[in-house]
Amino acid sequence: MIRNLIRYSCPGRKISPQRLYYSLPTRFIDIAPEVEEALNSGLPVVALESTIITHGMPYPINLTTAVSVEAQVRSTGAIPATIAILKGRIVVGMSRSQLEHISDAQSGARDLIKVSRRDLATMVGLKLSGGTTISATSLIASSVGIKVFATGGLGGVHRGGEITWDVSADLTELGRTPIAVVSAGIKSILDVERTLEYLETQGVAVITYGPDRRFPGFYIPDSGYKSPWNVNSPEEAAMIIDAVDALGLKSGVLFAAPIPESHSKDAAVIQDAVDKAVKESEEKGVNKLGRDATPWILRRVAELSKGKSLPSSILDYSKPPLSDPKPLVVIGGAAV
Ligand code: PSU
Ligand code: MN
Repeated sequence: MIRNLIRYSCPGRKISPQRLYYSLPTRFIDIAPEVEEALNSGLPVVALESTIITHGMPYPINLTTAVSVEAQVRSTGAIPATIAILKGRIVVGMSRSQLEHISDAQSGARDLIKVSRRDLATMVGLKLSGGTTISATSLIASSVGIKVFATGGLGGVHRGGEITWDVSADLTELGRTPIAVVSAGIKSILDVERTLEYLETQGVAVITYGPDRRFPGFYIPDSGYKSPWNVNSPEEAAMIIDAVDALGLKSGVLFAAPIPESHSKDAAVIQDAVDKAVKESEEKGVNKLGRDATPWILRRVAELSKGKSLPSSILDYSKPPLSDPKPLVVIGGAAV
């Protein structure tokens, strides 16, 4: 999808400067030369997050995944821009050694922080390092003029969130940042129904990429809930992104791209692990961990499912089965 989407939304023209949302001064940002060049010449760039590397997966699977996602983005003709914070510098487009550094528990980088929008000033002010969540990645990507961001699972309203108020900053960020996030939906560890309600409140366009409006559940193609919209072609997706731009809307679009049926065979085992992990998290008061809640639950799901949950988060489906209609890039288990 990304290949076509970019072809249609960036037909070789320069991005006009007034359409860039420079909410962050460029002097704090180190953009990799190839990313900068691509942006300046209107070529396609796809943003990638880094919390999934620092906090979402164990080493070394996090590194191989990060490298393989970048390769998949490249194979579509786009330039990948993995985003993170290194010693207070906002990095857009990471080198191999930078990726290795933030992946490896032995590299002395374990004091890496999970960075959402609220942490950004502290990270820069105190010159710290960390992996950016979807919220911080969206803000940074949009600031440098990147329009498409591919990721795995969006944060959401946690189960019990009506009491704890644990609502991911990803949702409010999409309400105020013009970026198209392509994701496999939100994880079933979350409250899907309330998450969709909250995205509506925030004015986020939620669009299933597929023939119907089934909203995916990350590990499974159908969460049981519906998106308000669906599009079935990259052209339509690109037309919506262009319209956001043309209207000057400063809010985002979530393209929910379901995991291919054939990759969701362990769904029942994973769902079982999710239910157990969520129950345990409630008993143990994990909801009081703040930003550590999601990593804790995901680790527990991986343990309980004996690692079966991890492949859904891994993008190394470089040869998607032919029976799947149009999985061009697979991110977070979903055909993007
Ligand atoms: N999904 C994963 N692994 C992750 C995340 C999501 O499988 O590490 C990260 C993403 O970066 C997302 C963040 O933006 O978790 C949401 O965290 P929270 O619920 O604390 O807002
Ligand atoms: Mn939270």
